[in-house]
Amino acid sequence: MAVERTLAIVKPDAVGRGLTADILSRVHAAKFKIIAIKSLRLTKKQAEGFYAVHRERGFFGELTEFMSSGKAVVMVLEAENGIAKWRETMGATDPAKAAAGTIRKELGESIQFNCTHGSDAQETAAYEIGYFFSGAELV
Ligand code: 3AN
Repeated sequence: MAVERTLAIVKPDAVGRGLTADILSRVHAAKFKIIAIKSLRLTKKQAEGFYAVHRERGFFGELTEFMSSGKAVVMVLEAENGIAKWRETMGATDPAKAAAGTIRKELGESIQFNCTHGSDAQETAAYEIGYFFSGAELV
């Protein structure tokens, strides 16, 4: 298995509910290395660019409103098979369908307010990491 980097976000719902430390402790417990991390508030335009693949979906407007509604914590995580591993740590998109012990099952409130994001493939991970971090931040 290859060592991979993935882009993870603690979304504004989780930051607003004071869950950042809880989620970071799960990152450490799952043995990810944090390569880079920052706290920021996305503009609506930045959220639209980040979620451009979803622009035709009915929920695009509310998703980008939500993602620009408050501070988020964005980070680059690294581990063996890191992309799939972070998605397993998060659980399914809909907290009601997420497996026991996952972040979304334990902390998520709804399909929209599901606390975290994770890249879904190598190509998207490369795009998403580059969206937030420069080369010098990833050394
Ligand atoms: P995931 O984040 O698990 O990869 P995607 O890529 O299908 O899920 O969806 C991206 C984001 O869009 C989700 N994290 C969620 O916040 C939001 N989303 C997905 N489906 C819906 C929906 N039916 N209604 C509202 N928001 C949604």
